[in-house]
Amino acid sequence: MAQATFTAEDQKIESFRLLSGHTIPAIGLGTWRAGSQADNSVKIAIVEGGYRHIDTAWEYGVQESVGRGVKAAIHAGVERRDLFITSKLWCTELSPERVRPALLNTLQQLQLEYLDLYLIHWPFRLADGASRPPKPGDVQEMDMEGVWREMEGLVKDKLVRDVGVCNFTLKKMNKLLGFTETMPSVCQMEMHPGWRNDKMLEACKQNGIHVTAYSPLGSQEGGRDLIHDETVDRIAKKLNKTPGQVLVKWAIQRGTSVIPKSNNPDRIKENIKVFGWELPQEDFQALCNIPDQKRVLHGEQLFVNKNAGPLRSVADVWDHED
Ligand code: NDP
Ligand code: 1BO
Repeated sequence: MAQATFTAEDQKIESFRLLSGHTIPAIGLGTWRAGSQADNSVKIAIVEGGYRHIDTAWEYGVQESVGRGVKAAIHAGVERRDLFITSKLWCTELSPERVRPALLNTLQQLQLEYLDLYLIHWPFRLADGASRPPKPGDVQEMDMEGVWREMEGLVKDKLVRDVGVCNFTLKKMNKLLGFTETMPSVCQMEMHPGWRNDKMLEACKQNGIHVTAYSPLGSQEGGRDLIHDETVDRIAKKLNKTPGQVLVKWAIQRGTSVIPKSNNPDRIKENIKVFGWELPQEDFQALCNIPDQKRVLHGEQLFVNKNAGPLRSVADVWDHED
């Protein structure tokens, strides 16, 4: 259930309660492909936009820049304890002995003492220097239980407040839930009106696991241009909102937090102005009915080797559940 909180600019920002009892702000700034501008975008988002949630990952190569942006925001008067910073454990580090060093490296890059949320980025272990697409031997066996125990240890040692996963299937989630001592608080998945992924959202809700929707605008280069989708555009015009705001609001009304990426100061501020109004039910439903449901981030380049496997197709990546 969304709760109300207030930011420095007195804009009402909703948040969701996690299984741990902590809260996650409903909107965060995405930083994939933010490049060297990440520091400026993060600072603007927090100080001028009122964001309190930043999503990053070691794999994005921007953690040092994100850290500088966070530091600048703290210097401008925002308290660390009011921020929610997420990062992710990359696939090459998915063996038990590598988990803690990877997290410590991420904290060092971000110049932080703890993370609010640490996520397994993808549930596949890659060899160091794996190519894209992977060559034979690049996708390796993984000890998920051993990795999860290490994630739990990070929570016990207060290096991380919550742990979770990304890009899981029902099969992988059920397996994980069979041995967790600390539950995953969050499952981060691709979700937008072009890929609703209802069944994963429902399964997470049933287990009390909060979902964060990634690529909520349809992602970037090679993605799906939902900003110019005719249904999104019609609803935006009718409500006197922008397409970006309609897409972000749709995600929040589904009960997910959402992490749109932007490096443009105006769009950063635009994307968070989604409180104090609702999508009418008919418009919410029209967005749910957008046809041609398909993923943008299917993982083929990262994980599929058609000849050598072990993942020989995109369907293998998603356990044949789509
Ligand atoms: P988004 O769906 O957030 O779309 C970002 C694109 O939309 C950028 O090109 C941006 O350009 C543009 N944009 C932003 N706001 C607007 C607007 N209001 N109007 C028009 N265009 C706009 O894509 P991402 O794939 O980056 O997803 C968001 C975040 O989710 C990532 O940055 C990352 O943090 C996370 N993520 C996590 C994954 C995982 O595996 N866990 C996978 C993918 C993403 P500009 O910058 O010029 O504004
Ligand atoms: C390769 C990383 C995908 C975005 O999280």
